Amino acid sequence: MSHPRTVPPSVDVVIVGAGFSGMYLLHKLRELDLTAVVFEAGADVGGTWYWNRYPGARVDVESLAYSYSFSDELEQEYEWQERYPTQPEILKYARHVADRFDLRKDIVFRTRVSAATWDEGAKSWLVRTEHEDAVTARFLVMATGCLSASKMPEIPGLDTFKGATYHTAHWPHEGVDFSGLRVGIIGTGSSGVQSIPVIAEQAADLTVFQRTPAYSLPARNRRLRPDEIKTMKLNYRKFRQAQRESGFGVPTPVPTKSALEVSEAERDAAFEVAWESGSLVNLLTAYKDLAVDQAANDTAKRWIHRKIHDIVSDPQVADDLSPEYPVGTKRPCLDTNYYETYNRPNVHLVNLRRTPLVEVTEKGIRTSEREYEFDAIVYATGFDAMTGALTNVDIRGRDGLSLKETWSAGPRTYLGIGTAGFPNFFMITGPGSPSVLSNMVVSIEQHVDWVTDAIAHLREQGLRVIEPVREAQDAWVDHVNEIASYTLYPKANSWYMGANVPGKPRVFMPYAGGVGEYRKKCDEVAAKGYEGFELTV
Ligand code: NA7
Repeated sequence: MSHPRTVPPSVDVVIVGAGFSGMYLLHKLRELDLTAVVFEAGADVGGTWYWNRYPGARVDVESLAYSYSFSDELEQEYEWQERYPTQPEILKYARHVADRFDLRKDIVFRTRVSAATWDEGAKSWLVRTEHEDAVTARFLVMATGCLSASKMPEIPGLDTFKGATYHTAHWPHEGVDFSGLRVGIIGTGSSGVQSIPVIAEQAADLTVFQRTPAYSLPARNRRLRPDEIKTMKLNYRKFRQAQRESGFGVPTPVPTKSALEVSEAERDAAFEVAWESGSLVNLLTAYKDLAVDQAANDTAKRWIHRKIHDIVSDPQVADDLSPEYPVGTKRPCLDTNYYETYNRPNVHLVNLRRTPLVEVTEKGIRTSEREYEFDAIVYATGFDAMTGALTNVDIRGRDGLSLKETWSAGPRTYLGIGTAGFPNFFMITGPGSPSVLSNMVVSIEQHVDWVTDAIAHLREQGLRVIEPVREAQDAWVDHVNEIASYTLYPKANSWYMGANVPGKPRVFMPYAGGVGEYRKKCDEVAAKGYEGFELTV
């Protein structure tokens, strides 16, 4: 279906994506009296929260922290209902923001950007969409999100299945009734972990196909109390500042002790507190060396294995659910009744490490051991993370340079904001920035503020073009890699490493130095006249 909108032939900025990034960016650009058009593939705002409507979908950062800070009025007037809001509640918030700031009039929905080419003569981008729109823009900003290019498993026969097929990232808006059905689900990342308990309650039978188990913590979700909302509203400014200076974009006390310097009893008690708190960050920051020291991390791993064995009654199933990679090196999950669900008689776990997937058949799924018959298959198989949504668009910089080809050995960026060879091109939370290792809203706001400040600076200086200098980019890439090398992150086959996509280069993509440190670096670059960028007329 094409869009019914008239698209302006020329704007200051084309924004790709109307999720949290694109919405705030549009708002900021308007404040600068710049013209912008947003292209959005979905039929409404919300990005991730528009698409991922699977049962049980929730954010795993607390609502009062996972929200915009740019408007006092918005903060004060909005009433969050739950500690960890559901997808519908967050989408409602995104819609509220769109209405409140009158954003939709500059957003063209149901429209994917297909190509963007830098015109060196005109010093502008020519952006094309799937509906033959062609817009020139001085700046192109990819606000496409880190987890938006969804991914099916690479197994034969995907189209042969005669029953219903769903992907968690493209869930039908009207919902799905699994009552009485035999359901198979592939994938046990956050989407699987959140949806499995809900689907299990409905389906006659649910079979979970697991390649790698997740570390998951009970969310302990609940309705927010009026008094805690009131306290937060009184203290928002201080809280936001603490978010910006923190490691993960969530204020937490900085750990001072090593997991190896305390007694087992003390450690067990600390892990128990984190487990009971329902906060992933509390677990990851229980001790200062969990992310960098294998022996320290092993203490957390053993403790969680014990918890899983305490909850899951079949010891073999508990073993299969216990991950071997270091805690935190793949994205941990927050759940409601995840491990408990495996005690239900209608739920079965298939360990694909023992019996790998072979193919999807007309009737269901075949592993190396046997064929399983289903009425419906759910793919909770994740995303071509961090780069997929960028390289899926045919972006051509100087001299026809293709972004996809330029990044064939892994993404190379300066600060995760720009990339050499692509003038006036910005990414919001791109690879090389804290992005997925942080509370996304905090990182999004920081990037949008930085990018719009840079555009305003160019205007004030009578300059037109900004582009990262290759040497500065090389130094940043080295720095990102160096920080990753001090951590245990590279030890897991995670989507942080591109390891979930066959053929994708194995490179640790996010910046692991923390949100606060990263912000300081970005501010310093700006204060030094955008050091490491070349600014020209
Ligand atoms: P994830 O976290 O990438 O999880 C995808 C899951 O699907 C994961 O368990 C994968 O196993 C599994 N998978 C993917 N491809 C296959 C194939 N070919 N065969 C078997 N299993 C497969 O995506 P989610 O949507 O759950 O969550 C994404 C993020 O959203 C999450 O981290 C939060 O930040 C919010 P693998 O681990 O690759 O062995």
